[in-house]
Amino acid sequence: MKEQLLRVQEEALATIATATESATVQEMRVRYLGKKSDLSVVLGGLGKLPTIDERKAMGALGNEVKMAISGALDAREAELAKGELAARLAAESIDVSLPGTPAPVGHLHLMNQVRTKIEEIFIAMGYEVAESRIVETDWYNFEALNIPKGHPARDAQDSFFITDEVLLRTHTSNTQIRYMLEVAKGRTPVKIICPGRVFRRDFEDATHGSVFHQVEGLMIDKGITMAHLKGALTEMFRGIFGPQARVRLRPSYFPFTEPSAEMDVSCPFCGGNGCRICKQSGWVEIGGSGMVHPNVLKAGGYDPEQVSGWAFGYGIERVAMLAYQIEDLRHFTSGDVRFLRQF
Ligand code: 2NL
Repeated sequence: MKEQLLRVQEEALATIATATESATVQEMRVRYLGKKSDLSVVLGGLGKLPTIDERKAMGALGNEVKMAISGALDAREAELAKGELAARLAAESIDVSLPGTPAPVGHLHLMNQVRTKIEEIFIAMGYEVAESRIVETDWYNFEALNIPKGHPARDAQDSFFITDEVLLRTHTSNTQIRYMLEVAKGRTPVKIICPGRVFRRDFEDATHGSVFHQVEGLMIDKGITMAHLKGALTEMFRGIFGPQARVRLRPSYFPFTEPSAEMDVSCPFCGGNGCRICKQSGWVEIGGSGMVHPNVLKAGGYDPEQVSGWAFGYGIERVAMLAYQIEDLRHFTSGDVRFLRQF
């Protein structure tokens, strides 16, 4: 039995030394130490040994063989696991100093960039940004702005009416009326700008859309004059087009202002010398302005004998087109990222 045990040990140790993967060592553990192993079979004969001393001696030797095989398996397994870990670490290593793959980042639509810029210019001068509803009643959109029923400026052909009394607002002026009545309630000064979406029934082309954005400004206080209007407009256009921008006011007519004025800015392309864009005039028209009509002050809850105010309004698309040399307003709503990414 002694020879048998030593042979089992010898063979097991020799084979274990040849294992090249830790998985193989696991299999060998079963093969050499399991219930059906040669060692178990040999030790199964212990009971048939003639003397107690022989059984003791062979039992002890069997234990030594078991320990030797088990130790060899543990050692081989540890050794292989170490190598396998090193190989895995080498294969899976990451160079953290390599540049990353940049994630695509979006940005504000040009319309909102220009709008934000205009808002910031006025916020810096102590104005508040006011917004209100897009679906509005006839009174806030027309009546309060001194545009009574039958007035040519409210031709039903030009507006999107939903019912007789409800329409999509044609300008942001409803916001100023609501601000006067619902926020300021007769208090002065009123210093607000009102940006937002407006709607006109119009055929769309390169310079007209049925949905566009407007910004209007309103200032009310004691002793406000057109000089204050021109000062505010100059500050605004310098902020948008640069410090060389100049403002020109030309007499005009709007139902909600008196006197009224078209506002021009010195041509942002030629600086006022004359070019194709300004048709050699040196000026480009931006929008309208004027002193708030007494009837509008009254509608807003103010006494035109006590206070006065100026107002202006223009399309944001038009200003963005001039500032960035965009030739067609339909680009703004095309959703074409080749256009959007340029700004
Ligand atoms: C234009 C002209 C303008 C106003 C809008 C206004 C608002 C109130 C009172 C008086 Cl609450 N005026 N807004 C004034 C003058 C011109 O817009 O051509 N817009 C595109």
